[in-house]
Amino acid sequence: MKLADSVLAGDRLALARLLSYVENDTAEGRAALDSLFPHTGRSHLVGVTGAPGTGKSSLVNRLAYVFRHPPGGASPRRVAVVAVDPSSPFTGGAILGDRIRMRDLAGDPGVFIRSMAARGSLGGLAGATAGLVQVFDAAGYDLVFIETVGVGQGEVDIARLAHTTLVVEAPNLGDEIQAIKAGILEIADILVVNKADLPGVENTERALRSMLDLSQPSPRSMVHHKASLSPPASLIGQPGWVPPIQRTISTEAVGIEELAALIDRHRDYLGESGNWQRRERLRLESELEMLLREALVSRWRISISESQYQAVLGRLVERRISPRQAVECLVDGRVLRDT
Ligand SMILES: Nc1nc2c(ncn2[C@@H]2O[C@H](COP(=O)(O)OP(=O)(O)OP(=O)(O)O)[C@@H](O)[C@H]2O)c(=O)[nH]1
Ligand SMILES: [Mg+2]
Repeated sequence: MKLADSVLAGDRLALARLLSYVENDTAEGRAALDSLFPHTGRSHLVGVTGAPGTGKSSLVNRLAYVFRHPPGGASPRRVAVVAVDPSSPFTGGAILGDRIRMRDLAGDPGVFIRSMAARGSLGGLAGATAGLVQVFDAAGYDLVFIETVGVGQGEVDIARLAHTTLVVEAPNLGDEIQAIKAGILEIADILVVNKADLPGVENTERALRSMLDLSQPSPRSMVHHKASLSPPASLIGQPGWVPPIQRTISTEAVGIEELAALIDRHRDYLGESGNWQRRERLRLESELEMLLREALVSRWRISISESQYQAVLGRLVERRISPRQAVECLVDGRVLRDT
């Protein structure tokens, strides 16, 4: 049986193998992604982002548990987790978070957790993440959590992948400044104040709330991200949705059921408002752009010799040509004239 078919048939080993192929961008992985793509589009993709050590891993673990063991006798849902760059050098928290994960969810066939080391290039990482998410989607996982550490562009990139983005804050991290800097509120569909057992939680929540008030509505956000061709999905207007703030204590499973309910509520909102379709379109458009950019750059790179490249760079450094002229030389294959 082909690898893609085995994955569709629910073969866990095949799934694990394919995830590695996709992460390493092998030919077999690419082929499988192509044949799996028509089977995607059903998962609810939930981004979880925030500063290092805010409790993202513990939170995702608890959420997975709630979706596996829903209150009120609802039927359990299958949950996948893609944790990008889980080993934060700042906190070392990932190790503990991952250990908690193992204990609570070990042996549950309805849960699949995949950690991925960050790559050199941002585009490569986002591309690989998108691939892993597609595999889980095709394999029939109802929810796919995408956990990223990051303060800035990385978060915006994840917002482009997800239907629903959770931004996780914790008390006393200098979050106010961080939030403004990263434009983080602009990508948040749901704000989580984790570590609500710690002092300072009121301040954090108050700061978030006042910034939220300021940023509603925010046509500014479009200007912010002008650099890319399409805005993150969550930056399109969401009339009728004000990002809620949920307090949690992920070490004690406090506020988790409420948070899970908010995630469902946002999905329902997207469906009822027609925004699900708009986000799908934007999601796929930004993935297309990302792959296009990668393909064009690598194609261009083999069309030009290293010595040509270095020659142009040399002129640039000597200030005999401007950066823009350098690009013209390199892209249009314009011959260097002595000036
Ligand atoms: N007091 C308190 N500690 C928490 C809470 N949630 C998580 N922690 C602790 O915070 C540390 C980091 O937790 P993680 O879940 O690994 O955080 P993370 O955001 O995934 O960390 P990175 O992936 O390294 O960015 C661990 O020591 C957790 O036990 C909480 O609600 N209260
Ligand atoms: Mg983590």
